[in-house]
Amino acid sequence: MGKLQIFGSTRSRAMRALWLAEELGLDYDQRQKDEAGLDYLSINPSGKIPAIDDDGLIITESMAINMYLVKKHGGALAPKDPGEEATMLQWTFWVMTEVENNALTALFHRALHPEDQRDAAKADQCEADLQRPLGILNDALANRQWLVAERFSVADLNVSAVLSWVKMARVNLDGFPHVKEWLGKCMARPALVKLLKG
Ligand SMILES: N[C@@H](CCC(=O)N[C@@H](CS)C(=O)NCC(=O)O)C(=O)O
Repeated sequence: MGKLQIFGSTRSRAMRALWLAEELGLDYDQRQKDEAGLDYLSINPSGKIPAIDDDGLIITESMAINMYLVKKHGGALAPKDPGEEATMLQWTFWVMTEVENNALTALFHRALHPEDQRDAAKADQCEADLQRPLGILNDALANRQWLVAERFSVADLNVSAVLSWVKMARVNLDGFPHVKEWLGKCMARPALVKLLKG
């Protein structure tokens, strides 16, 4: 049985898969797509990260990777029935379609791009557009600790991995206290702290 290979750097969307692998206690190798002798396009024709090679099974798309790994290895982070699974998928699709693009654009224009390439107005517009989804998340967390089934699950991991960009982009979360508190708990998970230290 080949060891699980996870392709991508920690400071990218690969963080989600690496974080989950740490939560699940998996034995894996972290690989980089520009490794000498590696034909990465044969793994992911788009050239994007992350991707995994699980004993010959190649999966791309960060969130598909996470739903695969959590279902394969089970445990508390995994859905226990089809209803939980649908709710975890709902939050995962929601964050990718309603939050990720604005979060990333704000992050680039406030921090990642060189200063002369930053567009402050664009970042401000992203912050404005994020108000509605942040309100939805805040309401969802008003009477519960975690997004699904009262335990930290892959839904919290997937959503908070994207929300960490919102925080890094210095989007003001003061109006969303439940999001702030929940995000703090997610970011303090020992598996993530270990990954980011490594
Ligand atoms: N929807 C894809 C997006 C993957 C993606 O765009 N990854 C970025 C890094 S975060 C990438 O590989 N960009 C091109 C590159 O780094 O060469 C996913 O969630 O896996």
